[in-house]
Amino acid sequence: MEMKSTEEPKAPHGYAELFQRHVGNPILTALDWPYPAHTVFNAAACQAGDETVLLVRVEDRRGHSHLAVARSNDGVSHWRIDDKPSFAPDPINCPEEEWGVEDPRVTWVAERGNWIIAYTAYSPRGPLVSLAETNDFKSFDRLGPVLPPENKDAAVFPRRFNNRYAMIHRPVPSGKSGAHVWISYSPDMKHWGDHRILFQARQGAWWDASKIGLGPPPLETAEGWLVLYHGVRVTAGGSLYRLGLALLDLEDPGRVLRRSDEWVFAPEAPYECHGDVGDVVFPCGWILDKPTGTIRVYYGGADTCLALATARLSDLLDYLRDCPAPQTQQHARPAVRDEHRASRRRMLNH
Ligand code: M1P
Repeated sequence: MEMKSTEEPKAPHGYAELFQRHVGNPILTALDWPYPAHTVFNAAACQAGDETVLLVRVEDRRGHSHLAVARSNDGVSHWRIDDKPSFAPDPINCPEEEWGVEDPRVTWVAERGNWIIAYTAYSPRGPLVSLAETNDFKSFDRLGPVLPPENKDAAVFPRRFNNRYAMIHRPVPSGKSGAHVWISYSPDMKHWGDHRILFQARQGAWWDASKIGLGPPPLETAEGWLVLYHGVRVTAGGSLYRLGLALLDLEDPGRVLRRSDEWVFAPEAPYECHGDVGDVVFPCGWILDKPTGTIRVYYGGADTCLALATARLSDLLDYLRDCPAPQTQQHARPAVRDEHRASRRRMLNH
């Protein structure tokens, strides 16, 4: 007689899955574009009133990218796409954009009443981090390049810490191995300093050895800033881009509270494994639906299309609670300590 199992069904590999792919993936491809486009991927995402707004990287047949706005009421379908590039490179006035603009992340900064877009400007001297500002995704004001090459995968936090803005980014040191995730601070969103490593690419056999980079902008939760990042493992068959989680201190984002040892999302579906660059999942935007606690993650598949996955915020936080706290914080000197020192100094002076 056949015995029936009463256990919960498990994924084929035995790991619990935190993210569920949308059944209609990919949600956007070049075929949806109202003008010629080679690939559409790596989109920033935000909720603006009733609309989900995506700022999608569009690559043309020269290999140069621009950004295009796509809007939808349900965040999944019926996208209304601008009929021409919404944010095009401006190589005359911004020579650092000569080879295009790529991989945007958008953050609502309430005190400015604007969205801040951190994007990669691809200059002949290498990719660098530029910022722009908008309040309607129709007109954009450039703040200009803020971090020199080689640097990318940047996003700003939505509020100040100790009176300073903060930004996560990923420089690549020339001639050195290891590209790590850094944090920097600014009094005015224009001048950035106090640079320090936030967390490092691991080494050797690790899934996130050698090169890591921020995904979407950090998401504020009751337990800390939730971070989704990509880790790259170089194999004989090419690079594998997979995703991990981290949690940063709410008042001192330079302090890492938790980091996942394992990857939590990896290329498996055909649209993630096959394309211009196979085996790549690359999220640049996510949106939390507060009433349901569901996060929608928008990610590039194989540098070719745009896909959607969902996760429950509570599941991600539960998972992180069981992840190890970093043993040492060698590089990220907590900014909050400066505040404490200053307030202690003030107290001592009175
Ligand atoms: O091809 C995968 C990704 O490679 C680069 O990302 P990173 O420098 O962080 O490894 C970027 O060109 C990105 O656009 C691309 O998706």
